[in-house]
Amino acid sequence: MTHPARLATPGTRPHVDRETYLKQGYVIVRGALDTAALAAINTEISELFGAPLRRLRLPVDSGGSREAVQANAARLLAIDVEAYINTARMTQMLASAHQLMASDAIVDIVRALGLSFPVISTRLSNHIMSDVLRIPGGYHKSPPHQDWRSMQGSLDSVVLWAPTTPVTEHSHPLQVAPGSHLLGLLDTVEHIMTPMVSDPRITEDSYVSLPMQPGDVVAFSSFLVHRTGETGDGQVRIAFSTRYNNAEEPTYVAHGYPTPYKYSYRTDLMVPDFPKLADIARIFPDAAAGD
Ligand SMILES: O=C(O)CCC(=O)C(=O)O
Repeated sequence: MTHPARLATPGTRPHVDRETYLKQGYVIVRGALDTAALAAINTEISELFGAPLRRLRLPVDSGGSREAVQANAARLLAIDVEAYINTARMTQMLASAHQLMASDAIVDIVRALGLSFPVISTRLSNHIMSDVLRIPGGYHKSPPHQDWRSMQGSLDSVVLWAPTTPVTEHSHPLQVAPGSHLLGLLDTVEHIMTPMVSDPRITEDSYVSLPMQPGDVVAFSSFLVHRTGETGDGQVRIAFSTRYNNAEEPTYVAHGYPTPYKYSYRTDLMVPDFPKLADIARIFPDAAAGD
């Protein structure tokens, strides 16, 4: 079944150039996603940053423009770094973003690239990029890397990167090294974010920037070297990425579907003595409020 609302033009499927993908290691599928759905996600992101601000009676910009998202996010970052980080993480939990990145439009691209049995590799990522939103002491731009090193899934695994805001040469574009997937798994050196590719064959000249519009999707091999473009235009750039393995790729099957990802949770209470029964009674009035 299709989800027409997630397609740019209901009933149509954009052409996916597999030949280019095999040669270059990536392919841009223009107009693959519904721009109204992307705009709605931007509004939700902006509202997420707005909720803690409202509680503190601070101003909140309405709507989902780049300016509004950045203003709300910057306000929260200025008063509470931890709340900002948690909220930025929360944007990866938006149901709408999950629906989009697991929509038929996306899975069809994955299938067109040869993954006969697509399965999701890991959690959705949201890349909120702006020099204004830099976390003190942190590093927010991705260094040159190959996603396979963190995925360790099927050999044909694919990453899909979809901006919700326009991406130009000057708004931290995704930069890829065409053909670098053909070099295999490359050596790395340590980096605060992720192991950084270190290979003399990959130089500054290797990279091209990928200008894109909301609705466009770039699909790239997990072996393609890529990074975040350095230059920003002062406003936030937002893009979601998701990763798919092929459950029928023979080496992945033979290895028994191992995963490098570890999900765990804290067992101590993060807010001491919370919740008491009186708190729970705010949701369930019948809860005895006598603790
Ligand atoms: O959005 C970016 O700039 C980086 C994205 C990235 O490196 C990834 O999806 O693996």
